Amino acid sequence: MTIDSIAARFATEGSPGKVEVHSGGFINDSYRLVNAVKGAPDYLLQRVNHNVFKDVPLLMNNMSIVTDHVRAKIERETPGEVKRRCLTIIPTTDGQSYFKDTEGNFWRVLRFIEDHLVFESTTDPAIAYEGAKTFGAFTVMLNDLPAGKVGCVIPDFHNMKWRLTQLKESISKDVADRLKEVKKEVEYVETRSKMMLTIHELGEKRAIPLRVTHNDTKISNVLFDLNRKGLCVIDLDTIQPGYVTSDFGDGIRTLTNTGEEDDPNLDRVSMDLELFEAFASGFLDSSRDTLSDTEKESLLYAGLLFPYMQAVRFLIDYLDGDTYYKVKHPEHNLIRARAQFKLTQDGEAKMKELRQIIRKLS
Ligand code: GN1
Ligand code: MG
Repeated sequence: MTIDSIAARFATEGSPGKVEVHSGGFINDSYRLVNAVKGAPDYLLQRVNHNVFKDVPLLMNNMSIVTDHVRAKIERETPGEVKRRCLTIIPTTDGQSYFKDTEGNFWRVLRFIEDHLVFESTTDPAIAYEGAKTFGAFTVMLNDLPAGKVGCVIPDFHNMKWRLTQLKESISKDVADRLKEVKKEVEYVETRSKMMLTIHELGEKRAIPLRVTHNDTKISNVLFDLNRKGLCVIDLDTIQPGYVTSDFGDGIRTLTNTGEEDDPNLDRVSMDLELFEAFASGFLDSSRDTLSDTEKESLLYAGLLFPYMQAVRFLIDYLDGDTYYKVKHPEHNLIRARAQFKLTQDGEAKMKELRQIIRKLS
């Protein structure tokens, strides 16, 4: 089917005829539908990758529940801004949240949010603060939406215990014959596993609550307005039940790294304390009164857990022969794993400072 004929299945306003490829995001394909009618909005047409997301109807149902919930809150607080502060799903002409084409692809349409800025990465503490504040506010808006209302899109996604079990399996199979190259990394994983299961155990004991969490809190998943103020959280595909530590931890992992996620030069990889403080400060400024004391204490461990978990995930994929992440060369997953271990170790070395920051801000 052509993009035009797919777009025609949705209940859009005006005449959104012109199609432009929209960059951003490696998982889904996105197109901007430019409206020919003045005053009518543009739209974002997306093909949802059903190889990564096995249950797109469940994902879209989560997205509808969450956007309805958030919209109701924004409508009460800042009525004029609903369309900019919350994603709007445009239904199909027969009232569905997605359209499945004849080839089995899943499509959705969102209202395009005009006049926004996106930061792929940043070293500016003011942007880190604003982005984190927007994620924290999202957590707060979802505080009264019971976790059981949304479905699990990727089972055990951020379950450290499960990731360690997976690693054991990959080690014992060693299908790609690479175990001999990663002895040091495997040893490191073992020496830290007890500490890294802290959050999992708090969850098991229900000492921290299951919430509806975003699970992909990189800075590029916040839209900013032209004054560089946080506007809207986007990319709701991985919304599912989780702990607040996921949204804090992955934000810290992606934002504070002075190197690249796959930096081959480990000297460049470290946890930037100023960015850590900016992110923690923004996140807590919006969520301080909502999070429990135990949740706030757990944020410290989240900052170490997420680089570690990501390292373990890359290591697993390396041992498995690169079946999950796209790689540019055979050593890519190993290099990524090493960079994430380095970030973890640097975080460990700065534990005292990180603890002080979290305490001060809690
Ligand atoms: C994947 O594709 P992207 O960058 O949004 C992964 C995340 C990892 C990240 C590491 C569904 O996310 O969990 O943290 O790569 N998403 C999924 O770069 O596995
Ligand atoms: Mg994503």
